[in-house]
Amino acid sequence: MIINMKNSFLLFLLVGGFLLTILSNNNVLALPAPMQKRQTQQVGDANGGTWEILATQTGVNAMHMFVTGPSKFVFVDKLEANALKQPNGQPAVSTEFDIDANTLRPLDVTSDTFCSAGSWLGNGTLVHTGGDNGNPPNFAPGQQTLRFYDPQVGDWVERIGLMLSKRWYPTMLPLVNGKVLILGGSIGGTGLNSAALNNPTYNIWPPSNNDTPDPDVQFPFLTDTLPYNLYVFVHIVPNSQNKNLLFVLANQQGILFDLDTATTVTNYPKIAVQRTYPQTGSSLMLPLWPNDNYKAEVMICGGQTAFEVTSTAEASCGRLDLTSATPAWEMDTFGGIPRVMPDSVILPSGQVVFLNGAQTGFAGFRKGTKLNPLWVNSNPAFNPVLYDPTSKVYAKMNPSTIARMYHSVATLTPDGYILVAGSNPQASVQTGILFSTEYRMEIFRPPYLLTNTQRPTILNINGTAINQYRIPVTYGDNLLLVVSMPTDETPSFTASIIHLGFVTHSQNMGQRFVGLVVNAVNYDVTTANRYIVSVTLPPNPTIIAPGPHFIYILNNNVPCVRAAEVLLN
Ligand SMILES: *[C@@H]1O[C@H](CO)[C@@H](O)[C@H](O)[C@H]1NC(C)=O
Ligand SMILES: *[C@@H]1O[C@H](CO)[C@@H](O)[C@H](O)[C@H]1NC(C)=O
Ligand SMILES: [Cu+2]
Repeated sequence: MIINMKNSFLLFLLVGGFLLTILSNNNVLALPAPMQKRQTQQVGDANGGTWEILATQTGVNAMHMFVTGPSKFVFVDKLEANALKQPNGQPAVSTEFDIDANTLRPLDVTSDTFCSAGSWLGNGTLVHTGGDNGNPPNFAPGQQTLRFYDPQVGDWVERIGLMLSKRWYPTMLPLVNGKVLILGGSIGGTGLNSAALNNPTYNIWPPSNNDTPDPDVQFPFLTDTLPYNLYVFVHIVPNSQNKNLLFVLANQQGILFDLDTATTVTNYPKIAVQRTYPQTGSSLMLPLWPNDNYKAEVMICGGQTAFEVTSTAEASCGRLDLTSATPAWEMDTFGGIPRVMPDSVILPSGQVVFLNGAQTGFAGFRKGTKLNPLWVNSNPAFNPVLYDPTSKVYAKMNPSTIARMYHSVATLTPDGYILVAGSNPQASVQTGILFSTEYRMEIFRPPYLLTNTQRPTILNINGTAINQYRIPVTYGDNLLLVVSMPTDETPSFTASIIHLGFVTHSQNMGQRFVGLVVNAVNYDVTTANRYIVSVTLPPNPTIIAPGPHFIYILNNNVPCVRAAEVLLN
């Protein structure tokens, strides 16, 4: 039989899909073949971006999410009546989705993950901690549990009751020394923190010299910032002494904190309006550029002035230049859209997409009954805004049709688009109601993916093919990336390295963008339309902490089809 290329490709997809069905055990959701997924529609246009609803679902509500590989995403929910079951028969709480293979796999979790935090260690394992009471004997209490996710293991390893104090709604962050910070939270679930529930301490993992946690360290800042101080905002501030210098913001107060000596270095002016849970805004370290000496500027967007169901959300962002001798908040109108619970996603081009959230109310569950609901967050903000940190201009993007409010997430992907999932502003799985539990995933493609500009393909780094597993690299390294282009148009290459952190409750803990120095671009004389791009990695771990990162090459600000995954140490 003679078959042409196109037919053999289709045959391959068909046989591949068939094998997948046969090989999968009962616990893997039966998903449509990849071909069907591609038939879904992109709605929108090149100016305002497009939305595509995937035919695949998350299986659990995507309350928390992180990227574990070029095509893999892990979602974490709380214990609720999800139809998908774990291997042990309990409802699934966490799943792994592979967008290339189009498979969804329930993971093993036996402790309460509602609501928790996570962060990548320098060695490439994610540490996850915190949660709630559980439902013994089927679900252990989660507040003192540490959970580990190593993508090469592919499932959770839990150590229940290991930590010394209880944490619900803590914050985590990758540190300069490859360890992770576990900060704050309350000792039990609450709509609003209080002195009785507050846990104004932090801990660092792994501990100093054995496997037993170090004692918690007091952090009075979290007493001063009650009651709006859960899931506080934290970023490492670049410095030349390799210090863990932290910008911390809770409620309206920001400080510079030297973690290595446990001292507050600077008290910044207050920002207008409360910004942290349940008045949830979003925080990011703006892109750090080598030609600007990695000048550190934080940006805090959205929030809420009043703890009122009917109150309009905050339509402002503040930028604070941490290198200024007299730091002051520079305020704007957040693109004109009020938003509580916005997600912020830094693109490989250095632009920022703010999306998701509500235009009224605050973070929390629906009150009232199913028939007579009182939504504490409503009026979904369907339109993302695209922000350029250099020109400080916002562009309103095309709207989604799906409400993404309390307990929803968004992340940049290695392929340059944004994956959006979740939303469940109520205490249990609920369907047939205005804001039902949302299992659908969406892709938002920003305008930079919708131009005629050609997208580079990274083939290898110093000869090691990408797309297999993380390539080990070190600070200050010169890397040679072999990059191919579709045609012989002359490309204009730039590069960035991005940490895709742990996303929950409108925070991307650890999200970091660093521009890379491009030293040289040489045409590869051995192959058509192929280039050798030499880049230099950042000089020290205060610029971007050790851990798993993605390197993007861009052509005229349009990102490569898939970033190269590296482990930086
Ligand atoms: C990384 O370190 C942590 C804590 O020390 C350990 O639990 C984990 O197994 C390590 N991961 C790898 C991939 O070595
Ligand atoms: C990559 O190759 C360059 C040029 O040979 C070399 O300087 C650099 O150390 C290499 N980096 C790695 C991570 O192998
Ligand atoms: Cu929550």
